[in-house]
Amino acid sequence: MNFFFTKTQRMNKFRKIDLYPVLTQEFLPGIKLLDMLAAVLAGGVSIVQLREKQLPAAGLLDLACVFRKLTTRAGALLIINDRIDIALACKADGVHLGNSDLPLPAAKKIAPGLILGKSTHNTAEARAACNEGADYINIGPVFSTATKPFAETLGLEKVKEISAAVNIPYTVMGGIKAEHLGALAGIGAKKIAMISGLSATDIPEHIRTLRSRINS
Ligand code: 3NM
Repeated sequence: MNFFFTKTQRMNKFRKIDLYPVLTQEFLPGIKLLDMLAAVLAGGVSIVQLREKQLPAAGLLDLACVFRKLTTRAGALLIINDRIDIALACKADGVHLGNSDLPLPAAKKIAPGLILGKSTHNTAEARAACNEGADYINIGPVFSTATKPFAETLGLEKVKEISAAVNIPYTVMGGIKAEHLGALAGIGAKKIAMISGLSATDIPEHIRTLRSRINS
């Protein structure tokens, strides 16, 4: 059974997140996706995104249902990348949409109870996402990253400018490592999405360190 049923309950939980692990098998060298999920949950995260862009729907749904079971057990929100159908079918808490996914107004109609996140890369996109009813936006890529090699990076000043243009919660992403967390907190960015920066020998301990840096 899910802990969070209504949009309000889900957003109340979302407003308190700190580290936002985004899990993709492709970018997890030497560890299986479900082991990584268990490890980040053991580190106490309150949200996880499942981001598997290549899996066919049936396989993705099976995986999403396992993610749902484990995140529910840990009291964490589950967001599905791109796929609103999978998010609804596995009873996730939300979906994170990119520019080539279902537009926000249609997503809102289909799934009024889900948290709707949107990727944005400049002020115009951020404002548009707000106006179209996004519940949160991601701003990025902040720094250069091998995970998204050809994207133009924003840097801290741009992130500050974009975040100031919106009145909804925002996450930041792209090339973020432990050593950036102080500077990001300095511009008010305290919801930190990460893929490669999650890797470590002792992942639960690493996650606890990242979270305490975000919250200090
Ligand atoms: N999307 P890492 S940045 C997948 O800004 C992705 O929309 C981004 O991975 C965006 O934490 C990004 O390894 C890469 O840099 C994030």
